Amino acid sequence: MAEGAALRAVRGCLAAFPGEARELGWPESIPYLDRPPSPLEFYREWVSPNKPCIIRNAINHWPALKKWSSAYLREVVGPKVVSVAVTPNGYADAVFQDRFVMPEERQMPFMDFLDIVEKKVASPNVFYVQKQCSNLTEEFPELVCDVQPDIPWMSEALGKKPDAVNFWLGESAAVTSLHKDHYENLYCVISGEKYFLLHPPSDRPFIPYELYQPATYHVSEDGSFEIVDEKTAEKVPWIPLDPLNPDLELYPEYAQAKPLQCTVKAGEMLYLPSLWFHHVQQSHGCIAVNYWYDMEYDIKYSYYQLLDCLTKTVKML
Ligand SMILES: O=C(O)CCC(=O)C(=O)O
Repeated sequence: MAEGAALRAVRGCLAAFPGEARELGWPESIPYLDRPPSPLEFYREWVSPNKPCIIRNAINHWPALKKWSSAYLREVVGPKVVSVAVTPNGYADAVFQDRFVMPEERQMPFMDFLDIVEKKVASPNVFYVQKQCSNLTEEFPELVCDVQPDIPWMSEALGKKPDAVNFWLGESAAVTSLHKDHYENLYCVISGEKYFLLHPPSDRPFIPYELYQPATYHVSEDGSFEIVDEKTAEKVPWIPLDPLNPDLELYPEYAQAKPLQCTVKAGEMLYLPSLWFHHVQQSHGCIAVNYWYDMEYDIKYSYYQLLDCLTKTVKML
């Protein structure tokens, strides 16, 4: 076979793959479980086939659900200085003006942050407590006793504890851009709602990635901002596309991708499997806690790496 024909054949296989994978395994919408599963059931039905679900009645007993009002958080954490992501547009860790731009990580008393979220103080910028790296245990130890240190049936199913337990509280304008990572993610909403847009890993051939110079926002109180390059940092591969308003002239393949969307309400838990692409929004002031369990680097991971590598390679040719 001539090289050109071989390349066309590989492109054809890659274009057909997401549809074939969808027919074999992915749901049309995210299914619900009405109770927490047993470790074996969860591993067999959800983790192993890499399928998302929303679990109800799994965290009803957490004191956080009743306790975490603004008044309580002010009393317990109020004066403490914590890390808050500040951006001019709500997009932390996202492509902007041909850069991969990270938020300004501002250290501020938690109550000053709450004043902004509750609109007691006006700001032209967008604020989000989203530091990750286990910010619940590192920055909010006062709140740990109101949730669980891990999710017992998940820890047993995977034979390990979470790598990180994260606390998320932010404005409705704060958006997490489309990305994927290597965590089995149990995402628990304490108050408000989270809005997820998901793509299975098999949609990779339709999802654009480019390499970007990393940079950081420096934002001022008057709304002006600078984007400062992280000159010594290596380029970052990121997805430039906004799945809510995709530029199909630039990224025509995305027209064939079929996102799944779901709302996770207070008291519910989303299982977001490893390697799934996710874009996240929230109701104003939504509070959430999530558990990141490192994935198994098994044959599924290797298959995904192959898909990723083939997709990148054919795009270069
Ligand atoms: O809640 C968010 O804004 C983003 C969560 C997320 O991307 C993650 O846990 O990987």
